[in-house]
This record gives sequence, structure tokens and C-alpha cells, in this order.
Amino acid sequence: MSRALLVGLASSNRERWVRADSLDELGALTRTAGGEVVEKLVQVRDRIDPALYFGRGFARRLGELCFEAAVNLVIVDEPLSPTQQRNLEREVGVRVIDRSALILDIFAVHARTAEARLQVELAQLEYRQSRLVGTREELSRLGGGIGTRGPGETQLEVDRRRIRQRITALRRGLEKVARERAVQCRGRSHLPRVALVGYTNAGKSTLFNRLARARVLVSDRLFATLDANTRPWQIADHIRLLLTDTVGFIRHLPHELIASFRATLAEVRDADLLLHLADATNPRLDATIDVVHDTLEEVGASGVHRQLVFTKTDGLFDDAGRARLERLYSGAVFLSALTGEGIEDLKRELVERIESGMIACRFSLPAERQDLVHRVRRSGRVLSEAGSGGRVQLTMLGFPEDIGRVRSQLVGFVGVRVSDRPLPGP
Ligand SMILES: Nc1nc2c(ncn2[C@@H]2O[C@H](COP(=O)(O)OP(=O)(O)OP(=O)(O)O)[C@@H](O)[C@H]2O)c(=O)[nH]1
Ligand SMILES: [Mg+2]
Repeated sequence: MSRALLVGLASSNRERWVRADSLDELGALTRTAGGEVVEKLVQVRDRIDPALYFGRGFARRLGELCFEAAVNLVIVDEPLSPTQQRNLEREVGVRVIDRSALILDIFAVHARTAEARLQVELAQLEYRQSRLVGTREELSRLGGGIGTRGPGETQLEVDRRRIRQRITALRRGLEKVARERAVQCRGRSHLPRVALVGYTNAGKSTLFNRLARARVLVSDRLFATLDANTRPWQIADHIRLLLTDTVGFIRHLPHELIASFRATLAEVRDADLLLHLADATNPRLDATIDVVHDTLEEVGASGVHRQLVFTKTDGLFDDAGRARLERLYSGAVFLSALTGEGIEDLKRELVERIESGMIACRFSLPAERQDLVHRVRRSGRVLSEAGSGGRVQLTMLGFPEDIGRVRSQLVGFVGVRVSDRPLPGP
């Protein structure tokens, strides 16, 4: 069991509180990884020490604290350079890791599907490879001495080559998985795709389960979901869509992870609409929203339409908090996946958005051809239906693909008339 000391740097006294919040989150990450948080400390210092990250006096105090409190792991809240990490370890006397390494560790433990495992391994190797740079002598496990001198491959070079080979193999494996996924998706490609995105623990999987009647893992631990799950969702009689639940984001999500999760995140990039879920009870709510925006940009999904959805409203106890959010984020939907409050609002919003991309079409058919009438009815939503003089008039609203398909099927049938009709109202 790791007994951990969590530390961060604040550039001023004012920034101290921001850092304290961030350390709380680091604490949640630590517990998720199975560690115990012994103490949290912030140093206020106006600049980062290039060699040691913290000031020397502070680092020495950390060492004493580790000894006194039997701490065996120090976790720094921000990314450390390899040099800073090594120097700190020497100064403190216990293992030192940064936020990125901790997140990578959680991903490694939580990865369940074959694809997620490959992606995590790739990210870890790339992280490690970046740490191998410039540490020539130290990583040479053979050390110096007779038999190791002269030209020839050093241990570091062997390590580097092995890592490179494994990275190439992993990339190939992942490309294969991505190709297979693309083939699977082709069959249902014309359905609208809606993806749930958001900060880790925002409640994405809980809402996904409720909407798509799925049973993916929900947990209070961070990064419970590391893969993408897609299910059809019949949101209304005439609208079926594909709903995707996927991996959450966090502050300082290592770039290596974002890069290696490209295939999983393709579901986000290729979506027609993103539902950005934000936990309304999170004390760092605004910061989490910004982080999600930044990460979506990094993922290449900043161009996809977005709808902000505040979750866990059952935990909002004061009206002022909600009023502030309504003012600040107009157009957002509020819901609780636990009580079901607001779910209908979300559905209405989604149906409206989806219908705005649909087209209307008027069909006139001989009444005795009920088979054709049936076929037309199934192509979308019936806006109006009337019968007179042995004929049936149907006005349909549907996806261009579905309406187009039924139109081409009806061509050539005697007595069938089709005409386009503009959508009613704005
Ligand atoms: N009170 C309350 N808790 C909720 C609600 N929705 C989700 N939760 C809880 O929030 C925690 C996280 O839920 P998840 O659905 O796993 O969150 P997630 O966004 O999928 O998280 P990751 O997959 O880890 O990124 C769980 O303990 C849920 O029970 C809600 O509407 N109200
Ligand atoms: Mg989840």
C-alpha cells in the first residue's frame, strides 16, 4: 500500500486555494489508484525551480516529513521534467511521481477491453520513452567497468530500441482494431450519432445506462470507463440514434494518452452532436468545463455541435447555485440521472435538434396499396395523414436518407405521387 504525500506549487497566496482544490482532486486520483493520502502540502513560490521544481528548503522539509510519517510516495500535482523528478527523488529519499504518471497508472489498472489495454500500454511506453532522453549513464544497468567499455550498444540504447519496436507493434495492432470498428459501423452509418463527453465522474455512464437501457460500469472512482460503448436509442417513435459513452477527461490528461486513445475518441470526433455533461455539484465546475473544451480541441472535436448538460441536480441544495449556472450558461439542460428529473427536457432538446436536420415529403398513394402506405409510414414521423376518394395522403418528416430510400422504392408504382414540401414553420 502506498502512503502518499501530495504536493503542489502556487505562484501566489491567492492561487493557493486553486491549488488546494486541485490537490483534493489529486487525492481522489490517489485513492482511485489504491493509495492512502497522508498529507497535502502547497508551497507558495513565484517561480518553478528548473532543477528541483520546488525550493530546496521545501524539498528538504518534504524529506523529513516522509521519514516521520512513514510516507513512501510523493505525488506532484503538475507535470515534472525527468530531471526534476530524479533530483527530487534524491532530495526526498522516496519515489516521486507526477500527476501524469498517476493517471497512467489508473488507466493501466482500469483497462478491461483488449483495445483499451493496447492504448494504455502505448501511452505508457511513449511516456517512458520521453523520460529516457538524456539519462544515458543512469539507465545503463550494466554500469561501468571491465567488459562494458568501448563502443557497442549501451543498455539505454537496447531499452530504446525495444521500446520503439513494441510501440510500432502496438500502433499496428491498434490500426487493425480501428479498421474493424470502421467496418462494423458502416452498416448503421446514417443514424445520427450523439456522444456523451465530460470530465471524469460527471455521470456519463449513469445517464448512458438510463437512456440506452445499457449496463456499463458506474463507479465513484475516477476513470471507470476507458472504452467507447455505443448503443441504439429510440428517442422517439420516429427517431433512432446511436448513443456513445466514452472515456472522461481531466486536468493535465497526459498527451500520450490522448494520442493513443485516438481510435476510442474517434466516436467523439465523428459524432453529429456532443452532450457535454458537467457535474453541477463539483466545486471546480467552471474549471472542469474549461478543461473539457480544451481537451475536445486537442482531440480534434472542437467543430462538433455541443449541448451543455448539468448533471446530479438532485445534489444541488441551494437555488442560488442553480440560478448562477442558468445565467452563466444559458441554454444548458439540467438533469439528474438518479431521480430522472430533467430527462424529458433533454429528450425534447435532442428531438428538436435532430428534426431540424430532417426533410418533409408528401406522398399520395392508392388506398388499396396498404403495403406501400406502411412502408412510407415507417420512413419517419407522420406529420399528417388523410384519406379521400380511395387515396391516402401522407406528409412525412424524416432523415433525407430514409425519405430518399422510400421515394426511390415507390418510383414506378402506378398511382403513386410524391412531392417535396417545405418544413412547416421556422
Ligand atoms: N447524486 C447523483 N449521483 C450521480 C448522478 N449521476 C451519477 N452519479 C454518481 O456519480 C458517480 C460517477 O458516475 P459515472 O456514471 O460512473 O460517471 P462517469 O462520467 O461515467 O465517470 P468516468 O467513466 O469515471 O469518467 C457514481 O458514483 C454515480 O452513482 C446523479 O444524477 N445524481
Ligand atoms: Mg463512465
